[in-house]
Amino acid sequence: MNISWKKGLSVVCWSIALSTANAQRKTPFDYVDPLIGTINGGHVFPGATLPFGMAKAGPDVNGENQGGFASDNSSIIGFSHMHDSGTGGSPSLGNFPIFPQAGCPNDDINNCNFTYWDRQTPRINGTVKASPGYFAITLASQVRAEMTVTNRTALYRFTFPDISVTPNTTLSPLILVDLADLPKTRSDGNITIHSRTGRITGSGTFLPSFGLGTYTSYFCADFDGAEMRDAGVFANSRAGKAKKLMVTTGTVDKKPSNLRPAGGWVQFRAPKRNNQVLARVGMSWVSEAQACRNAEKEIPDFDFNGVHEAAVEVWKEKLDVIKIEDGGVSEVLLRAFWSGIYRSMISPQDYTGENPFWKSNEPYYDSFYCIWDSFRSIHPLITLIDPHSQTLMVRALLDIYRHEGKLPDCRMSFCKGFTQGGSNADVVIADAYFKKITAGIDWKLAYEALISDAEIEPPNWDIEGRGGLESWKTLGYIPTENLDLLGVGTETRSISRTVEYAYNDFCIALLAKEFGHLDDYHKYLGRSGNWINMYKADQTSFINGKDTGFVGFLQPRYMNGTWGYQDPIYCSPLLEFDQCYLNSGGHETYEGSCWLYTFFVPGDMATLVKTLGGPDTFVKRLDFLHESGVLYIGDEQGFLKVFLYHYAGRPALSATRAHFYIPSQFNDSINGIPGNDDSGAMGSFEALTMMGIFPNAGQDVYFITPPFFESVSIRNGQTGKTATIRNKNFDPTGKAVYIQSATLNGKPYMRNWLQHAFFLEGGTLELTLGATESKWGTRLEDLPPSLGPFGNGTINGTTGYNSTVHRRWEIPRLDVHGSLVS
Ligand SMILES: *[C@@H]1O[C@H](CO)[C@@H](O)[C@H](O)[C@H]1NC(C)=O
Ligand SMILES: *[C@@H]1O[C@H](CO)[C@@H](O)[C@H](O)[C@H]1NC(C)=O
Ligand SMILES: *[C@@H]1O[C@H](CO)[C@@H](O)[C@H](O)[C@H]1NC(C)=O
Ligand SMILES: *[C@@H]1O[C@H](CO)[C@@H](O)[C@H](O)[C@H]1NC(C)=O
Ligand SMILES: *[C@@H]1O[C@H](CO)[C@@H](O)[C@H](O)[C@H]1NC(C)=O
Ligand SMILES: *[C@@H]1O[C@H](CO)[C@@H](O)[C@H](O)[C@H]1NC(C)=O
Ligand SMILES: *[C@@H]1O[C@H](CO)[C@@H](O)[C@H](O)[C@H]1NC(C)=O
Ligand SMILES: *[C@@H]1O[C@H](CO)[C@@H](O)[C@H](O)[C@H]1NC(C)=O
Ligand SMILES: *[C@@H]1O[C@H](CO)[C@@H](O)[C@H](O)[C@H]1NC(C)=O
Ligand SMILES: *[C@@H]1O[C@H](CO)[C@@H](O)[C@H](O)[C@H]1NC(C)=O
Ligand SMILES: CC(=O)N[C@H]1CO[C@H](CO)[C@@H](O)[C@@H]1O
Repeated sequence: MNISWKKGLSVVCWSIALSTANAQRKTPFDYVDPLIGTINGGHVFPGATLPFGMAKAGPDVNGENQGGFASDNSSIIGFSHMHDSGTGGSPSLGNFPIFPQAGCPNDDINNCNFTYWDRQTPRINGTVKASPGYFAITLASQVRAEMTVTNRTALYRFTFPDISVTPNTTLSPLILVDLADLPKTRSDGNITIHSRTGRITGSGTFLPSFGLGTYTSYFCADFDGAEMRDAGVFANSRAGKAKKLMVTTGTVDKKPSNLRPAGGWVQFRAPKRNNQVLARVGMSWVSEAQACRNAEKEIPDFDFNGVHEAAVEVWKEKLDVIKIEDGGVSEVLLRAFWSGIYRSMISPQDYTGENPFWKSNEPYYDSFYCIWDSFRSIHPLITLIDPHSQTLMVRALLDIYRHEGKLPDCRMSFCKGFTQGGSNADVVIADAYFKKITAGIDWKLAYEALISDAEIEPPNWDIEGRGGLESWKTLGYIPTENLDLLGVGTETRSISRTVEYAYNDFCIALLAKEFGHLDDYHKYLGRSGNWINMYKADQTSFINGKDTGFVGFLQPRYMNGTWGYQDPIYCSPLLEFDQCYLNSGGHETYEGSCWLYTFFVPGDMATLVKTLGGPDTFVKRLDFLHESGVLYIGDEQGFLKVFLYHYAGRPALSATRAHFYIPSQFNDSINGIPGNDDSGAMGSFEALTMMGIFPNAGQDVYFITPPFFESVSIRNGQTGKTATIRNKNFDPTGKAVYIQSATLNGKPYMRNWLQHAFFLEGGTLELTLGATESKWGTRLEDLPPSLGPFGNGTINGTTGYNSTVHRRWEIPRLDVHGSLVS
């Protein structure tokens, strides 16, 4: 049922504007649907934000509200100004929600609803409108709420019904501000009502949603459009006219803020124009005064339409670096693609100038939430489409290292977040280096930070660095039930930590070579082979008593070298799926099975292919992974598995898998992503996959698969050059997805992978497609680089690689024509 919203003039203009826009040719902007992923665990924030903006204005619901809003039937409890998008754990941020009411029954202030449980109000179905930089919804109270943002300030336009729908109420809008956050963690807080102006300022101390410590944030709210009648504070369900309130955590019962609601309110006479009141909320992590300065500077005049238009322009510019010729594909793909690109630019968030902890001229970004999720596809995508922002993010990571002593693995609201596996900022930094993200980056410091991850165990490795480093160095793996005397952390995930640490060391080795630290190069190359020490060559795998036929899996291994046992499908969707989360179970793999992690050797796929029985067996095993239900594509470790066929000389099968998952699991419906978006991870996976250039993060390697569109062009932000990938014989139904031949700038191109130089230097990669697999990209010399000598190397037990014996991992230098430069 679609209840149309009739009250007020503005909505009429708004529907006319919309239908005019529809009649025109759709632009990338029009294909973005911020509501994708707002139900069934996607946890996407669909509200108004600028690219990487700090202010993220959106409605908050009383249900599944990790991203604030959900496209279900839950009720709205407020509108708040900062959010994280797609997170898995607790709801994040959502501080200082405001809430509008048209009037208080019998004009008694205490007849308005103050606590979040009293004020929660259903939405009217069909009233949500969301586009980049804008969100609108109508509550059952007939109040329509629209919102837009600048970098640090949220701007709301509330349109009230002519006659309030609550009984015996005349129009006299009341807007409250609650000293609360989404997960209800406020300890102390202050609020001040500036009675002359109606300004409300305040602060609160809260808990981060997936980390340690506390944070304090500040707001400054001003109103426009109606004359103020009165203002005051509320505590619990009662309101009064006092102009200051200070709340603290109860010392006896330590009651959380949901049991001690408190805040401020301001009430107006009937609005002057269109029944509208505007609320401008500036945010800061430094002080109330800075929150007010942010608001006054960014939105001096409460010009809602002007702020909205500026936001639209910023987003259009961001999307403009990519051009596609869609070749007649369905709009499902177009919406999924552009929405995926959009969601990849929501976080990390630019908090430069808002850091209360240290003074620095470096940029500061936060909400690296989490790098375990983002290193694989989000940062590589930002590197492609917005290298300037990626540069600032890397500098911010290094400034965090400089001041806190370690790179973060996860970070939100200035707090250290929980580490899930390896020290994967190492991969982000290596990836940036190999893709020429350099401006202003102190590579000496970067190298120091990476060596610190590899060598110095922090006292608490749950929040930074790595644990078990002594065993890592002496035994060559992270033992199951390790005895760790250097630091404390969650002693689980021995297998997944081993393979991730190994890959982190691989990335460090590549950088060591670049920087001329040859001893380090040999050392870390050696440690990058440590994954093999948890590979149990005779381990079998059964599903429901039936032998899968595959032998050899990563398995738990104790300090004394004895093997433990974890069913290879344990923690896959086939067996106890959720037992390997950080806070549950406590098993040897993280959010996935041994089956899955046995495929994680991104630096030496050649040796892995060889170890698992050679290319044919490897392909059969990979097929089984995708087809048996063992793989869950809704978690980030699944992504690379789509493209590993490239290493077995079967790039065609990677293309088939890509089309297997998109659009069946990634599409344009509100539940159109299979898992938490984790700050845009799902979005960046689908965007990169549809562009046909999924990266092996940390290396200068993109796997070539045919784009899902006739052509894709990316204009590089550093060089201004444009790189185009064009499909000849393009089939919009997605069946003829096999590359028969390819040319790079007119010359035959046989490698099944690309390097970043293509995007920096520009050019055209032309792929001729057909309906059957061809010989293109299948020869040994066509495969992406690996450490092992094309899979015929030998690895000796616990010693890892011997870099004299093993082929050094060379990064071939290609010129613009794809020819090898020696
Ligand atoms: C919403 O509520 C209606 C009526 O209670 C119910 O039938 C429907 O299944 C709910 N929808 C969702 C998405 O929860
Ligand atoms: C307060 O909440 C009650 C239900 O919880 C609702 O009936 C009433 O209309 C609300 N009052 C206002 C002023 O919105
Ligand atoms: C509102 O929409 C949801 C789906 O979006 C539907 O499940 C529900 O039944 C609708 N509720 C009403 C009251 O129409
Ligand atoms: C908003 O922040 C971005 C960087 O995150 C910056 O480039 C832009 O200039 C800022 N906009 C304004 C209006 O300050
Ligand atoms: C409505 O307001 C009138 C006048 O203030 C009062 O007498 C009456 O009791 C109110 N009705 C309700 C339902 O509150
Ligand atoms: C609230 O104000 C008190 C007194 O000035 C101060 O000690 C406290 O830190 C403030 N709390 C916050 C969250 O700003
Ligand atoms: C090795 O350690 C494991 C775990 O403590 C233990 O179960 C096993 O018996 C030990 N094996 C040997 C040979 O000591
Ligand atoms: C869209 O994706 C969701 C989430 O993966 C999936 O459940 C749904 O079946 C897909 N829809 C279509 C039409 O393929
Ligand atoms: C390994 O493979 C390469 C390429 O096929 C070959 O040239 C080399 O001789 C092989 N080395 C060994 C030790 O078999
Ligand atoms: C590596 O292999 C070479 C050649 O076999 C040998 O001389 C060297 O000692 C080995 N290095 C290590 C660290 O095992
Ligand atoms: C030191 C060591 O263990 N060397 C062995 C490495 O592997 C080869 C091939 O299996 C053996 O011949 C070496 O003895």
